[in-house]
Amino acid sequence: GTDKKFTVVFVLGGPGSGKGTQCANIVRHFGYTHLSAGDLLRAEIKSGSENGTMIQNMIKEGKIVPSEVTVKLLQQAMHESGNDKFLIDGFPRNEENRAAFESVTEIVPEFVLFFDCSEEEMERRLLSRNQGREDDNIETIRKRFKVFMESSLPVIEYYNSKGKVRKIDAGKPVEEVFEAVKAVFTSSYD
Ligand code: UP5
Ligand code: MG
Repeated sequence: GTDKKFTVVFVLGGPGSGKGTQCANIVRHFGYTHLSAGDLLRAEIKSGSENGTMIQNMIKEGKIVPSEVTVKLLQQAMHESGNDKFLIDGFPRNEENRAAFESVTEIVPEFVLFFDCSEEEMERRLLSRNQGREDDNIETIRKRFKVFMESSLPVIEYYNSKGKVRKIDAGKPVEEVFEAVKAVFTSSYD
């Protein structure tokens, strides 16, 4: 219950929709700290934690890691950051994630940024990323798309029903997407 003081924007969208890329831009302009749930999980694998093998297997299969792991990593990162404004990228990914984060932290997001992009374009981006991610192969990419459609879109629909979603056409070039993102953040200060 002590996390209510934090301001949070959830940054959601399919695999390769540009969440990480745009978060880096938002950080530079608006003073948020960027927390990618996927990056925190990958760091957890590298650190050799006892959950590492389980996390690695789930990522390889495109599955969603249990919220007790992810919420703890996010909370830890928020407390260690020294900031009070966060972009939480790639989380919550299902109803269980959403409910757990809400009940553990009591944080209600300021809004939800949703990067809307076609699967065709996302697949093209992921297959040409070349950063050695174990989930950037066509088999895992297809699984990630399926999980996004089945489990993550309903979370976006939930927030949409609360009037919280700011939808961005993420199929355009990076600079054009960022213009639309800037407009959302600028108008949220009015
Ligand atoms: N690129 C970006 N924007 C572009 C544009 N406008 N035009 C052209 N190219 C563009 O971008 C992807 C690539 O596209 C890059 O090469 C970029 O240069 C280019 P990026 O910004 O990295 O997209 P992003 O949406 O961040 O893609 P990412 O692959 O990170 O999304 P995912 O949601 O799939 O990955 P994440 O790291 O969040 O999760 C990975 C896995 O971790 C999940 O599948 C799951 O198994 C697990 N996970 C959980 O279990 N729980 C969580 O809470 C989070 C993750
Ligand atoms: Mg990312």
